[in-house]
Amino acid sequence: MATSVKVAVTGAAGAIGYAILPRLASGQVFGPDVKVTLQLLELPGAMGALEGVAMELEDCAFPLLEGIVLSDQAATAFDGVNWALLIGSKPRTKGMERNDLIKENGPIFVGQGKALEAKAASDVRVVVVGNPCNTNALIAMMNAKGIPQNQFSAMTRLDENRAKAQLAKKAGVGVGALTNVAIWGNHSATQFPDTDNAKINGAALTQAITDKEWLQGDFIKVIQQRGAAIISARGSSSAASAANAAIDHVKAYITKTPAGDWFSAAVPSDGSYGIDEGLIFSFPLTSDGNCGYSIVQGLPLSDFAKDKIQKTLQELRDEKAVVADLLV
Ligand code: NAX
Repeated sequence: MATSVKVAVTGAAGAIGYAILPRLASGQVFGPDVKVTLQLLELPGAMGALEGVAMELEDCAFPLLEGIVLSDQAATAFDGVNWALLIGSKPRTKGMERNDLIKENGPIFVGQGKALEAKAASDVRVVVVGNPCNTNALIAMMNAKGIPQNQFSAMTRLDENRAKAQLAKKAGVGVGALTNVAIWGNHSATQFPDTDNAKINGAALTQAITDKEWLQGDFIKVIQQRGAAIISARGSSSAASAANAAIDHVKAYITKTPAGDWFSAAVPSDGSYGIDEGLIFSFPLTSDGNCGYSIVQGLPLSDFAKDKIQKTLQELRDEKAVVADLLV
């Protein structure tokens, strides 16, 4: 077990950055015996704000926080890191199409992929949160061929957590009763939150929630549109819940998955379930507790589920085509 860990966070002066940094430094992610160095990357124009964030981190007096590095250079921020949480990217502005966003943000992940390959520790785990996170992870991975592909992932844990919360409410149980909730595909409005294989208190979810129309209709829509609903209610996008999900994502990799359960993350497909090899696709996964993961095999998928998975797969293929010139 390592006694210290270096964690890069990009977009560290942003809203998710602000919510995640104290939690990374507090010991609640890597444990009470692991010292943490935070290596924070921002755009030059946000370095002032980042200094303010660093002052606050100092003022938290976290005993485990060994150091804070602030930089607007990826090569500095990624030097020797064991984890790289790629959160920074440009937000979608009014009237912007998804393809425009993909084209805007793609180049960021070319440069960051190359810098990670050149500077990060050999065991680096790269977690992409900045949207469109699946395709951005693909770009970073393809520009860092020296890093094994299974060290890249994109975050769909917020979707899983949102699904569990809605299902728990519907069933009138605590959220801890929910297991085996899988998110398939893209972190976007085409993602498929699968309840066919989910369980409540160890029994098939469909025994407790018999309203199939809701499960295949409003439930899926609520999860797919939850990000937009939060923007419209709060005036800005999910930050606390996104930071929390990123922490759950990291913890899921470094903790052995409880027997029989799984967690969701978007990882390079190995062809499982007929998904194109190499696409960054969200699957149900188990971890060995040391960042080694496996895609859960052999889950039964209904025709309804297969159709949804096909749609999210097609969207990821289309996104890949938009950034083809960045996938060297
Ligand atoms: P903010 O706009 O508050 O912060 C983003 C920060 O990134 C800014 O401080 C900006 O200066 C910085 N930045 C931009 N380009 C950068 C670059 N090239 N290098 C380093 N820093 C850079 O956004 P925030 O609310 O923190 O969201 C960050 C990203 O997370 C967005 O792309 C957002 O869409 C995405 N999200 C992803 C989620 C997921 O489940 N995968 C959910 C939440 C969130 O929407």
